[in-house]
Amino acid sequence: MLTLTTNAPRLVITSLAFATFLTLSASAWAGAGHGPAKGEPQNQGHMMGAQGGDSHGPAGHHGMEIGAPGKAADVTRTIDVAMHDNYYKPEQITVKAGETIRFKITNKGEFLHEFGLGTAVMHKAHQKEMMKMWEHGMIEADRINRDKMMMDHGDGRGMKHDDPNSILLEPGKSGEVIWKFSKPVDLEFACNIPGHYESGMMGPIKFK
Ligand SMILES: [Cu+2]
Repeated sequence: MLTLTTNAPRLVITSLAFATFLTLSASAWAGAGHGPAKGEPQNQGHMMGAQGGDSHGPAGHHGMEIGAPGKAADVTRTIDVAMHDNYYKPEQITVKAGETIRFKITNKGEFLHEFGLGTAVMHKAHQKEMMKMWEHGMIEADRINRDKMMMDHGDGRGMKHDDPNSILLEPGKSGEVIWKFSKPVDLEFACNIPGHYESGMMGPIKFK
């Protein structure tokens, strides 16, 4: 990360980050509420923090380098991940380039948790989106308020959490993310519920 020694660059960085947030929000939420007419929804969804990052701000050069939503037929390995308050088991995950993995996620904690795949920059951007969802009452400490997700939030669109590289689970719930990894890149799995990443709910994805 950058080390900032004066206030001026900090202001520039902040406004850049904010601009990126707006861009990401716009693309991440676009289309919410009216999914693809056919095909696999998870291949047509909105990539957490990846879209809009191609030409705007710090998310810049990542894009699809993190891989792509995987097809069930291509899965060669399943990894079980348990989410607790506030940590994951296992604490780190090792994958091979080109591998398609089914992550079976179970929330064993008492709070709402996310399992999201991305770079540190993508997680940072997604944390802002999740904060916005929190502020709108769409998510609370231990639940998802789906009725509020479908509401019009002033711009004619609903908001919901349906990124293919991420899953949001209430206590006791299970789900899966199927992901095809591409070339080695610095990836993390993380929970972007406000405060969770900071308290250590993240781990590295290592390539072997
Ligand atoms: Cu969490």
